[in-house]
Order: sequence, then structure tokens, then C-alpha cells
Amino acid sequence: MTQIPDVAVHHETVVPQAQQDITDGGPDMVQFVDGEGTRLERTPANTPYADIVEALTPEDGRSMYRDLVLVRRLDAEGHALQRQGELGLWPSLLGQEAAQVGAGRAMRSQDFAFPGYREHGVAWCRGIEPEQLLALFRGVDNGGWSPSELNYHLYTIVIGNQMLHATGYAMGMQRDGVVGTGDEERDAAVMAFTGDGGTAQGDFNESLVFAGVANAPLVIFVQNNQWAISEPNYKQFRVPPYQRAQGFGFPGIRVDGNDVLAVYAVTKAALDNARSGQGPTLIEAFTYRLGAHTTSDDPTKYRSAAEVDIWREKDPIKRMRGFLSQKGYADDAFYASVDREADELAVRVRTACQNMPEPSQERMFDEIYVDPHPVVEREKAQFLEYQAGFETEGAR
Ligand SMILES: Cc1ncc(C[n+]2csc(CCOP(=O)(O)OP(=O)(O)O)c2C)c(N)n1
Ligand SMILES: [Mg+2]
Repeated sequence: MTQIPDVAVHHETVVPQAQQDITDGGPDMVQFVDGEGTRLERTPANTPYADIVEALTPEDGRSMYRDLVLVRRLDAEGHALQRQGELGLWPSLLGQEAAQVGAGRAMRSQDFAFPGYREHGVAWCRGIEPEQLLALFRGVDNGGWSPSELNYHLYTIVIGNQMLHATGYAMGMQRDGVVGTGDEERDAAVMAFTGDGGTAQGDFNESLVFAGVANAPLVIFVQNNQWAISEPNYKQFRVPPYQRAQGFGFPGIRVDGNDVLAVYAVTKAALDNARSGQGPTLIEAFTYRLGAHTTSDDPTKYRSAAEVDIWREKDPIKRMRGFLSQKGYADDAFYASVDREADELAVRVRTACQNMPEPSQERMFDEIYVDPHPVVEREKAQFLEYQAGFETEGAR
């Protein structure tokens, strides 16, 4: 079991002005590889998690790299498909691949995740088919997948709302007796994903009160990508998210969100603790949204190219590739085979997306309630009559 150290609120990091350096995570940040992929020595921050990283095999490393590359390609295809009019919207995860793959891979099948709307990398790790994500953003499906099949809840657009669902679900797991039994196959925990902007919501703070008081098996995973659309961090909080956990009575960790090994290790430690009955942990993955907020946004209106360039240097895929090469765990043939797989994935999802059947318009009435409902039935009849009016108009 990993003893997660407490962190104190550092008053020097309480900087409400725009002068905050949003490119440097500071000495508390858990990191295992630097920007070039060189494995770092033990530090006070990373030592508690070093055993977890050291237990990973070269095959684990290659498989993480593969996930990073495939998820980035899926994201690029989602973006391109939206630009070509095939999707209504696409929220890109570009730059956040390591945060999501590291977190997703640390989960066990019996754990349950509650995502926001950008967590395509976690979805990938849970086994959600990429086509299901595209169907959602194409608007031909009401949700995309069944939450109970792979223990991955539907995307939530209402900022912070999923935190309450996740906390309630975690408290339910306690009541179901699947926490702290010592049975590794059975004990379970919940992961709740939100952004830096999400931490300013009432729902987020209320959830943390409940999670702390109930000692719920919950890992709160905040992807601090430095922006909430056009709102910078200093308008969201004075104390960084990882330091706020202390006020709710549980540990908080800041991890380098672009270092997949570090994210995997801290998330695994936090989930193991949650499953064994030691309660919640807040993880702040310090990262950056390299692209626009969504395909409806233009980030050049509110942030500098210099800031983006600094973060581009911290690219999570470049780092993992550097690590694998330096260690001799992967060669050019391996990287080429992953690139080929990415090309195949791209063709597959594009073809699937373009061939998705259009649902009938009245389908929107069919899944509002489980059983037929008189108001919905009346509205559906009115809608069909209205639609039929166009047919006679055309015939005249
Ligand atoms: C309750 C609510 N308020 C406002 C919005 C509009 N909105 C959509 S995304 C967003 C910013 C969220 O930022 P953050 O939590 O940092 O997540 P990110 O998009 O950066 O991943 C806002 C304000 C919303 N969807 N829900
Ligand atoms: Mg954000």
C-alpha cells in the first residue's frame, strides 16, 4: 500500500494575478521522465510512487505508447470529421493523452469512471469503441454507449455535475460491500474526471465534502489544462486544486499530466487506497490543452503563441518515445508498426462515421421514459402530423 504524503498549502503558490507561471508545476509535482524522456532520479515528490513505475515491464511501456499514439490519431480524425461537416462538434484532447491514458490504464474492470466530455483517452482504455464516440458527436445516438457494460458513464457536458454522480456511486459501492474486503477481484473504486474550470463549480465542492465525510472510494482526477474555454486558471482558484484536497480531509497530489508513467503510478496508488477503504484522493494532472476548447472555439483570441510553444515542447508522446528509445525498449520497426495501426484506425473510423445510418426524427421521443408517457405520446403525434404537413405541401 502506498502512503500518500500530505501536502500543505504553500502561500507562495497562492498568486491571484495573471503572473502565475502556468508552464511550471513546481517541486511538488510527481514526475518520472523529463521533456526528452530521460528517467529522473528519485525526488521527495516521486519516491512514494517509484516502486509502481519500477514494476512496469518494457511491454507495458510499449503498450502505453501505442495507446497514446492511437488516441491522438482518433482525436485528429474527430477534429477533421467535424471540419468536413460529418460531426456537429469535437472537443479535442490534444496534449492531454498521457493524463487520460495513464489514468485509464490504472483502473480495473470493476472500477467505474464518470467522464466530462473530453475523456476520449479514458474511453479508449475502458474499451469504448471509437465509433461510439463519433456517433455521439454526429448526433445519431442519444448517449453513445451503455454505462454499465464497461463501467464508463456517459459524457457529461454540464460542468462538474458528474462529480456528484461519481460521489453518490462511490457511496453506493460502500453500501454494496465492495470496498475494503481484501478481495482484489471484487474491491472497487470510482474515478471522477473534471477540468480546472470544474473545480469552481458548487457541484465539485459539494461532492468533495460528501466524499471526505463518507470516506468514499473515490479518486477525483482534475485535468488542469490551464484554461476553461477562455478563462485562465487565476480566475478559477487561488490555491491549486491538489492543495485544496487537504481542506476536505484527504490527500491531494499534483502529477505531471504529460508524463504517462507518473500519471499511471499516482492513479494506481490512489485507486488501490480507495478500493481498500482508505478513502478519497484528489489528483491534479498538470497539463495543457494544445488545441482549441472545441471546434467552435478560436484560442488565438485569448492566449499567446509563446505559451502554446512552451507546452508543445512537453509533448507526452515525444517523451514516452524518448524514454522507450533511451532504455532500448523499442526500435524504429515498433514505432512504424504503431503508425501503421494508427493509419488503419483512421480509415476505419472515417468509413464507419460516414456510413452511420440516420435515425428517424421521431426517435427522440422514444427514450425519454422507460414506459410510454401520455405527454410524450401526444407531442410525438403532433410532431408527426406537423412533418406530414410538409409531404402534402410538396405534393401540391
Ligand atoms: C454548468 C455549466 N456552466 C457552463 C458551461 C459552459 N462550459 C462548457 S465547457 C466550459 C469550461 C470548462 O473548463 P474545464 O473544467 O477547465 O474543462 P476543459 O474544457 O478545459 O477540459 C464551460 C464554462 C457548461 N457546460 N456547464
Ligand atoms: Mg480546463
